[in-house]
Amino acid sequence: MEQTYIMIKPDGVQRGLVGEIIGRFERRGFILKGMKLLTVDKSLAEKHYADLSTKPFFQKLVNYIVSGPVVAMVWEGKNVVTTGRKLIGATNPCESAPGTIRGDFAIDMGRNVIHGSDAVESAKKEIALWFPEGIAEWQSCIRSWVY
Ligand code: RTP
Repeated sequence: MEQTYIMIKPDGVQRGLVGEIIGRFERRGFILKGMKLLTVDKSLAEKHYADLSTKPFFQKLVNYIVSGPVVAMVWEGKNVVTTGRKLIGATNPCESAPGTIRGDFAIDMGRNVIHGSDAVESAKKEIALWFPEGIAEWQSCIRSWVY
């Protein structure tokens, strides 16, 4: 079953949006497979955003991600990568539709609350990066019909 890496960024944690965000993924029918609150060190943030290392905003982005704890999660379900990105909304909050997480809670591109993997392959890489200890299996198969 498809999995994605979802991360509530420091502003989302500081604003008390963790429960709201988890609720949206749960209500859609996705299954929470892994979750931890952690303070990110610079090298992990730089690895996560390595593809953006040549961008002018890279250092600002890394400083933002290390500025406070994040909630790192693995969610599972049919088309969870694409649907997760739809739940999150456009990168720039002024373009994210109302009803999406960013469209409802963010106004600043530099503080856009949440990250979600953009493809199945990048989800695999990000899950391996953020959960090197692996994800404990639980009996999600018994509720594979819940969507
Ligand atoms: P994310 O990786 O955080 O889910 O965001 P994304 O795929 O929607 O967007 P991406 O292009 O990968 O950018 C990663 C994060 O960098 C910040 N950003 N700032 N021009 C800017 O100042 C700028 N552009 C991007 C955003 O926080 C974005 O989420």
